[in-house]
Amino acid sequence: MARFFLFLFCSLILGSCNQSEKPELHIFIWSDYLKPELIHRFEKKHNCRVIVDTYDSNESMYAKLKLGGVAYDIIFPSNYYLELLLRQQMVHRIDVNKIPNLKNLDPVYVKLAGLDSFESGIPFNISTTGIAYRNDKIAGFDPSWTVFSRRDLKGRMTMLNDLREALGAALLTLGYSINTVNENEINAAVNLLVDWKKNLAKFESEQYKNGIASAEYLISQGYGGDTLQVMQENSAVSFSYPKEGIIMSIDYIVIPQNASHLDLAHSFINFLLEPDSAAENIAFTFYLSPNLSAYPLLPDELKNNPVLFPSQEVLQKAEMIKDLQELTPLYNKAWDRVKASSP
Ligand code: N2P
Repeated sequence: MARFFLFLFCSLILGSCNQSEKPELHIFIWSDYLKPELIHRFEKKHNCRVIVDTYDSNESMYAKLKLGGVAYDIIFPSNYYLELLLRQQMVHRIDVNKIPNLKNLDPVYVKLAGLDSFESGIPFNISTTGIAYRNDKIAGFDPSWTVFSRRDLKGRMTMLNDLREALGAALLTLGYSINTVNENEINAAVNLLVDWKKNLAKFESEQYKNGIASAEYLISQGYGGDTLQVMQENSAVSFSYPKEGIIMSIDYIVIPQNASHLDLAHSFINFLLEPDSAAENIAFTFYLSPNLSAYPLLPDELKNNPVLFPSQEVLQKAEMIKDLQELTPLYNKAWDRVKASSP
């Protein structure tokens, strides 16, 4: 009997310390987009576990969300995917009263994706796309998307495995909008991309960072933040914004419709928007959160970084990826043709 009570006592004690009894916040986010220490700090503060899954494109995020295997509490879709999710009633309204740190955000971003408030999504990061290159191997690099037509670099270049990014670069090169719905223009971009593809090692959105660091790749279409991360470790890597124009998007913080930890999700969002957390995350990921209160806290060398804060000249030629609604299949079909073309 005594042994039984001892067993019961031990199980109760151990049970109360059991990790799995802590509430679990499930986050689904772009890879290399959150500083791990921030997550640990939040876990301690709220006595919870944060489980982070990552993705490399809106398309793969959306496909997994549709499968419904995991009930994510927070996701980070780009502006044009947020609009799709809203149309499909897949978004939970954010209670803005629970996020006092919204006051830290640059008001310009409230309207940028055509949203009237922060209730559907809160701007998290501004994403800019350009060209990462090896400055030790490519002498006098002239920043232009046309570099992908260089046969002499065959097998040493990559482009993002992302239809709007890859087709966007081809459209910009031809002088068209990255949001065109003109079929002739889209077809011309497909033909150009099919030609570029012959010179590419692959379409890839994560491993190119290692590839460019090791000089396996010499040129990669890449995100500014991801490339700045590589540049911290490797001075032979540089990043340029091409002269034909650059591709931009804004990734939003969104609570999906079937989220199950709403209070914790709101607390996490508020935590991310604290000036300290936002500054730390910018300095770690090199992606710009539109958090005005965080900017003065950034290390000096970042305050004027031309990749993080593109010049007016670059911004004038920047285009934001837009949701094309019922015309989106034009791009899906175009991408299928690029993917199916022989290398
Ligand atoms: C980070 C991906 C950048 C965000 N690996 C693209 N919107």
